Amino acid sequence: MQITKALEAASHIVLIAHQDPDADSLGAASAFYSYLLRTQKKITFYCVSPNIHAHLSFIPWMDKISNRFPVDADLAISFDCGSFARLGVDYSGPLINFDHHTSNEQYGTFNCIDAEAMSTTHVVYEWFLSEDIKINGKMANALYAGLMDDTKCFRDPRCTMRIFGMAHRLLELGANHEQCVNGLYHSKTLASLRLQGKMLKRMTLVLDGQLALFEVDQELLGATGASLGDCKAVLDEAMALKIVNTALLLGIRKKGGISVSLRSDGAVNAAEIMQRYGGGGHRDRAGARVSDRSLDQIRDEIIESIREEIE
Ligand SMILES: [Mn+2]
Repeated sequence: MQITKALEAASHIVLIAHQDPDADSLGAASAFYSYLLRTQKKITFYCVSPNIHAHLSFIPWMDKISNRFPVDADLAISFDCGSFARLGVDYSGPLINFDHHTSNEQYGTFNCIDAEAMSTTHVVYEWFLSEDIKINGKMANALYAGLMDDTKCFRDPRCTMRIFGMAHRLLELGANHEQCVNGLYHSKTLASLRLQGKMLKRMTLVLDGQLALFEVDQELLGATGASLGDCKAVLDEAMALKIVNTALLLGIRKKGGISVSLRSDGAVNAAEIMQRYGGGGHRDRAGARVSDRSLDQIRDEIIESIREEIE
């Protein structure tokens, strides 16, 4: 109700997808963009990252994204941003925060957060239903893309009947399963595949094989032409090993510091470990950017934290 009032009162609304956006953040913002087009308001679709992966261009309104934050905005809505820093802009006006991260900082004026939801598009979908908002084909496709991405193409063991019910309903409303599968899973670049090959070769198994460890430097990225963002997919490959229940990626960033990604199948709470480093996420996947420790230090500390939890 408060959210509806805030929307009604605003004249220029900015929809914010997080930095290095994924299909969930973009899909949720995109569905909201379609919805707000029904009002007479000015809308800006904002994302701080200038180069969004081309494979996400199947999500509606990607051509509308701008990396310039409008000065006259009187309401912002963030999607899938667990922390204020993820917005990539220092905005102090009224803010609606739609999210499903366990570690969400509740930085919004209004927070619509459901940590049990499988995706932010799931949270937005439920909100549309509760407000009796009609979901058209474009909105359905955007919401479905986010759900598919965050459930790893419905492979997440927490996919319940409720999730398949939502998927069913979105398909009825016009979501295009084939387009989402192609956009999300059949659009790998050769560079990222070569990178994954090299990473798997270098993978080490620690803690009796329960933890798969990857370390990536700029030299490896340079040799394959891939980016740090391309590295995360290999974590899911490692998690597919029967013996592995945790996967850790440490990547040396171009501008300095270390990018950390952690996956867990329930053995540890990934979000909780990453929060110790100023990061966050979900129980099963989380990340952080660390600049006050060496790679050796972070690796040893995290292995120790995992050891404590799984032993
Ligand atoms: Mn998400």
